[in-house]
Amino acid sequence: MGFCDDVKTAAEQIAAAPEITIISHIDADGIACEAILSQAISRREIPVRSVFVRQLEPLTMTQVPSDSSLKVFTDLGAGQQNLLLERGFREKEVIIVDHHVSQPCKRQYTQVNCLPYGHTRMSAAGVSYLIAKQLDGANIDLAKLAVIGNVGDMMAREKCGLVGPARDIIVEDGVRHQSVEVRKKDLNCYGTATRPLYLSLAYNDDPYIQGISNNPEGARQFLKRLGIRQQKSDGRWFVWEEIPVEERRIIISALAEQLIANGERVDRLLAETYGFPDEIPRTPLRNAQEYATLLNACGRWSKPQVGGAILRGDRGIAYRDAEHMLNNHRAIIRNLLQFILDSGVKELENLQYIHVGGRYPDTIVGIGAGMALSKLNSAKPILIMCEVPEDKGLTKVSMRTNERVVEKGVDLQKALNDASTEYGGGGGGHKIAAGAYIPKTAEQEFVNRVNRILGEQLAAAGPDNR
Ligand SMILES: [Mn+2]
Repeated sequence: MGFCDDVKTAAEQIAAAPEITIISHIDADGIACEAILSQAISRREIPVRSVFVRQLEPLTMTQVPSDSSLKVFTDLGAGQQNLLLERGFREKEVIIVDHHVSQPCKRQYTQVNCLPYGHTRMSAAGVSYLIAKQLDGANIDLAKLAVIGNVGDMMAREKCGLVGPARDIIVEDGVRHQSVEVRKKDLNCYGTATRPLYLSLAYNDDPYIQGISNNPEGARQFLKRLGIRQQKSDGRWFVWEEIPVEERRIIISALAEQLIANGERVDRLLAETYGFPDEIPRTPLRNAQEYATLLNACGRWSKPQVGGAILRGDRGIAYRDAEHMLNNHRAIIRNLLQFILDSGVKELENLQYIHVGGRYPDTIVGIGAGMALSKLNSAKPILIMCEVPEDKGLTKVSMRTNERVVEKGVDLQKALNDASTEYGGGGGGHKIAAGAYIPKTAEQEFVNRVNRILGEQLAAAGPDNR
């Protein structure tokens, strides 16, 4: 049995179900999973309803209905199969569509998971799409949604573009359907559809460019020196995607020169990016990265259904609501960023850390930490702690670092996971960004332990790192 067989099995089980409940995660990937599968299912005229959860745990399991419907868990479930077992779900009642590490379980639930087959850079939205396509070849309009989910889950990050089946099947289907446009050697930069060009350059620190990264005025002067027209006659700032191709080339070469002059590598300057030509220009819907951010904002405000409506084509009320959430989301993150910089971080040998208490939602502290990192000592990963509103005994821990540190051997997901297992807490995420829950009473001990583990990771990767 290969991955394709698993996809087929799941599609057959779905097609035969009298009714279905989708249980999905509230981030961009989970929201995309739900929109893909629930559309594919209702196109077959099977009744379907959806439930979103922040994570699958005993507290949220109560949201999963006890009825006769087939339960399809998407972007979660693989790591929580014993919860499903405890709940009493039988094999025939459950399908797990996931890309996370699978938990050993006595009951063999049907699972479609790309991870055991070595497809490490495909998200659950990618797996959902393959099932949707298996249900009906006409579902290739949903490829675009899978691209957004994949990019939202940082699957394009390390390799500067999607790879494997996410690239060869899903992106290609989107291109064939003409709803996805591949920009092969685009600038590896966030905000190319909505941010004034100089801000887009200044807010980018991967790669870090001396005099431009974290330096809006420097970025503005840099563009001016190149003779790039930055504003329209009415004063509106141009964004990257609307400036002429020749000017884009001039900017990219000049950025490359700047990196080389500083003895830095240029390999992360360019990336393959995914644009959506059928969306309105200068909106976050124009490329996968910004679209995913919009969906994440919906999830963080506990309104994943709004994101789902947008993925189904709503450009009215749902889109306006999401824009509002995105803008306020940014304002809170800006506020958090300032709070971190004003309060200062404590430095240990291998990390820097701060506790923000209950001031900010636990869903955004990681993002704030990531932004603060580029204004702090970016050579050391940042660890941020905050309270968990639903459980006063718990502390949420988020960590962020950058590619340069990952290349030196740091793996934040592993560090948090290793450090938190002793407390019964779990760690999830990626090498570059990860999170965990720990008991409030263990905070200081935990920070010290992560510091030690990072030291060991660096030492194991090479003596030059110490
Ligand atoms: Mn995911």
